[in-house]
Amino acid sequence: MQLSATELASNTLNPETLNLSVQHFKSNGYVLFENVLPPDLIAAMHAEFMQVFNAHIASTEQNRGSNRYQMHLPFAEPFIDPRVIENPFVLAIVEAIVGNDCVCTYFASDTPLYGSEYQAVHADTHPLFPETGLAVPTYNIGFNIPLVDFHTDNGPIEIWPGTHLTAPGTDMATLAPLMQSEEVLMPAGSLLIRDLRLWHRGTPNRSDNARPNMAMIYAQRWLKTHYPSVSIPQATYDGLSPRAQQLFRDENIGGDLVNMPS
Ligand SMILES: O=C(O)CCC(=O)C(=O)O
Repeated sequence: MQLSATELASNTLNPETLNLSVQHFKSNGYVLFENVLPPDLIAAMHAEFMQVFNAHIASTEQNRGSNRYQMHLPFAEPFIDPRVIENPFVLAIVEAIVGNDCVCTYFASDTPLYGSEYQAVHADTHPLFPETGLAVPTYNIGFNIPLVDFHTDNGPIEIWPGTHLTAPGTDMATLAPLMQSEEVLMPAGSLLIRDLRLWHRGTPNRSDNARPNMAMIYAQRWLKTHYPSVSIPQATYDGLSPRAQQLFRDENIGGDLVNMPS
């Protein structure tokens, strides 16, 4: 979806866009706003990301398959820019779906390099009430920001629209190849908002450059996951807006920054 110049200038979705976006999310399990964050912010995030990433991979093993890394991000500028952690377009959708009391529980990234392969199709969260065999409403939402343009050659995410509502226990591995999927080709600075149950997989990066995807999760406050808390120095937390403080209030306030290159 392309936001209008008026929406971008006012940082507000018009009621029709909000309504259609929420319907799109509920029907397809995701909504994409293209080209939202300004190039200077994305350039700063990309430059800092590559420093953090290169230091990280020099001292750690690939952890998401061949030449592919999940990495937690330091809770620091430029990654904590308000346009990122409390983006008004994203929060409008998130609040409409999981309510105002939601929390942000994950602050990280996914990066395939040259030589990465297709991942197994998967969801990023566990089903609730699996014993009922029923799909329930959305309870956690992934938010991705591509830090470079994602195109067919550099490992775009592949998604299976609508699969967030499949019954728990559905045979994903057998069914996925028989179903419609799409590669999410998106320019750097787009905002991809997805139900974490949506079936997806990483695809091979055949280019020479890393393909970083920033990843956050907004969830119902009562949801328990296995992710480590986001570690936020006290002074950083104190400097956040009241809304951002509310979003991160259940994280490790007073903790040290993770993955800061020395
Ligand atoms: O390619 C991506 O950004 C997502 C990769 C992914 O789904 C994963 O590593 O679990």
